[in-house]
Formats: sequence, structure tokens, C-alpha cells
Amino acid sequence: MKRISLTQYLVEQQREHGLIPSQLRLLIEVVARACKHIAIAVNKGALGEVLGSAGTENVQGEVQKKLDVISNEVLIEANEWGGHLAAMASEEMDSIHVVPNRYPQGEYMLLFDPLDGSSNIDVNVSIGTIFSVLRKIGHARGVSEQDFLQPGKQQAAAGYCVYGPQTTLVLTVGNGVALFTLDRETGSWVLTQQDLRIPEDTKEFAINMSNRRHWAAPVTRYIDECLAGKHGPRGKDFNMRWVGSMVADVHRILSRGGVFLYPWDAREPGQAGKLRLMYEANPMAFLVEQAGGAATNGRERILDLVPTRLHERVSVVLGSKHEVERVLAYHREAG
Ligand code: AHM
Ligand code: MG
Repeated sequence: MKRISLTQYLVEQQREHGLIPSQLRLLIEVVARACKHIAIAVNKGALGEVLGSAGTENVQGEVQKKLDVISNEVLIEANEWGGHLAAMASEEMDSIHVVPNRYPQGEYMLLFDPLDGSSNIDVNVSIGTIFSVLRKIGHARGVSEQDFLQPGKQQAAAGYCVYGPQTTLVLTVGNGVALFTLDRETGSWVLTQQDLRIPEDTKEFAINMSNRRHWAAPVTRYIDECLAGKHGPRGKDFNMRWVGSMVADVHRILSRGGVFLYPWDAREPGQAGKLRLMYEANPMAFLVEQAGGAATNGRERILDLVPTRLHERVSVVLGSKHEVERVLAYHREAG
């Protein structure tokens, strides 16, 4: 079988569809290379003294793990000098990181959750890096947080890397979704699946069931109907999976379908949800839609939401189209 590398895939996408200008190609290659470095650090585990807490908190008040901080640094260092970026924003940083003056400024902006699934790091369960790419609008020099506040439908690219039994990279530039597997012997990303599709129907859902008592009525209704199985209103049995790393749960859905929910809940009534719109929901929503699925906050399409701040949170329902539409309908009916 002829092996197609990430570089070759990107060059061909540019030749055939004009979707990947050289700065964007460089950006994706640099992110993919940074992910290899993160994979190496993750793999070392206790031997690399990378497990455990860093003893710091991020802007959302969550305790940072050593690997959260390391991954963030790897992504910043890899990306700031290439001339492809104007600025970066991360779940683990309070404010944006503008490319220093000593380097040329590019036209793209990169957002990331450097290591998603932090609670799984120390227990050797799949974790990953999620990223989103926006174009800086206008030619004015300088960049501010305001430039980042674009709806997800304006993303130029999005993807994630899963550090699991295999190290895989999933990418969209708006022309379907492609999957690459890291060949550890040659160190290269090899295209292993093109045009991933999410089946419209599914019998599998993913939600943290322990929060059931805090959910809003439409979510409780939807999940209770799944749980009622063959003899309930859905007339079929459902299976449940919850890794606790969004990146791994979404990867399963992109691989075999399913629906993922992290809904608003009454523990933090003032927050729209737990997950972050710009680092988690937007890139995943772009990938899921590109694979034929759907993504909503229960009322609106995630990709249409206009962020009002960088670290905005959002309620997330994504995956197999017919299930997402059902959850939307239950919210509509509830008014
Ligand atoms: P993180 O970015 O700090 O890892 O938090 C996000 C994670 C998601 O990956 C996952 O879906 C969710 O939080 C799990 O939450 P819970 O621990 O409530 O199940
Ligand atoms: Mg995360």
C-alpha cells in the first residue's frame, strides 16, 4: 500500500482544492510536530517525572497537571517563530500570547486545549491535544483578544491528537475529515483513513451520569428514554461509554458513531456548561459537522455562536445527527 504522509496530504489538498495556503500548511505541520513531542512526554510517564500536579491553577481555577503546563509550553515554543501566526490562546493561559516582535507576524491565530482529559493523565487513560485555527481579519498590525471572538464557522482548520494505544491525528480544513497515525519507527504521520463519516443513527451515548440530578429537564428526558431501552419510547437498547477525556469520547464517535453530551447543570447555574467554546466545542463541532454529524448547545448550532470572551463555556451535544436533532427537539418542546 502506498503511504501518504501528512505533508503530502496537505500539498495535495492545496493543489486540488486550494484550501491550504503555505502559512496554514506550516501551521498544521508545526502543530503536528509539537504533538509528537507531547506524545513522547506523555509516554515517559513516571520515568520522565511528568506525572502529578504542577502546583498551579489555570484561569478557570482548575489545578494544572505538570503535563498540562509542559504541553502548553511545547505548543507555544514550536509555533511562535515560524511567521505563520499572529497570536495564540490556550485553555491554560489567562490571556492571549502575541507572537513576540522579534518574529514576523502571520495571518493565523491558533487556539488549543494543550492536554484534554487532565484527570486521566496520571491513570494512563487516553488524553489528547485539541486545536482550532482562525484567520486574523483585517490587515491592521497588532492583535487583541477581540480578534479571536469569531464564531466557530469561521475556523480555517481544526483537529486533535489522541495519545492512546495509538497516537493519532484527526484534521479538517473544511473538506472532510482525515485521520493520520504516527509511525513511531519513522516518526512520520501517515494517512490511515480519509473522509471519516459519523452514522446518522446510533445506540451509544456518552454523558457523565453521576450529574443526572443536576441536569435540565430535556436532557434528563433524553437520557431516561435511552436507558428505558427496548421497552421504552425509543424501542431499542442503548449502550453507554464515558472516557472522561472529550478527545477520546469524540474520537470514538468519529470512528463508529454515538452522541456526546456535556450539558448545562445546576451545580454552576451561572455557567453555560463545563466545556470551553473556543478550545473544545468549536474545533470538535467543526470536525463532527465535516463528518456528517451535528453539534449544538441544545438551542443553537455551536458553530454559529458568537463568543463574548476567550474562556467562554458552553453546553455541548454532538455526534450522530438524528440523536442531536432529537435532543434539540426536546429543548424546543420544553420552551
Ligand atoms: P480538561 O480540559 O481540564 O481536561 O476538562 C475537560 C474534560 C473533558 O475532556 C471531559 O469530557 C470532561 O472534562 C470530563 O468531565 P467530568 O470529570 O465531569 O466527567
Ligand atoms: Mg479540555
